[in-house]
Amino acid sequence: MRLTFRNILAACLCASVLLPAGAMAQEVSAGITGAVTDPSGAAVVGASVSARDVSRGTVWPTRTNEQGIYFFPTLPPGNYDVAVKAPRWLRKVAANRTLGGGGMTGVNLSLPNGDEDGDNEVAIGDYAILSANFGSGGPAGDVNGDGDVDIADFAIMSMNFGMMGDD
Ligand SMILES: [Ca+2]
Ligand SMILES: [Ca+2]
Repeated sequence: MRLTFRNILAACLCASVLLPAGAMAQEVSAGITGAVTDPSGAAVVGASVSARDVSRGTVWPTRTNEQGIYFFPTLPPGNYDVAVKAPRWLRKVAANRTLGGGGMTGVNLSLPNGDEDGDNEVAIGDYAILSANFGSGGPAGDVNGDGDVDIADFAIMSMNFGMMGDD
């Protein structure tokens, strides 16, 4: 088909007829997606992710996939707190993000790790667990999940020491 003015006009008319239906469908639901990584940029796989509708209090759960990506395909428009927590990672929240009809992409979260005891801060209790398991194969104390509790885990914990997760 040649791109004549007549053809372009026909395409535009067609699009304008189809648009209202599409726009209405997007009023009903939209998606939120993003990536969850550790401070080195590596994907955090299987992390629990929740989207909480701030005004209604509804909570929608999901998990990150093998690439560390999460996806809520259909949420009502509103304001959402997107929260992520995984074992030995600190909790992080992207607070009060406004979801319109077009959806939201790139709601990415970077989680510091080293929270071995799960109290949402990297502190002396986590060092105690790492020390007690030093030289073992983990999983307790294996901050980076490579199957060895060694100096690399100490290095990560030292870097993140004193950090606290979001409420
Ligand atoms: Ca801790
Ligand atoms: Ca390790």
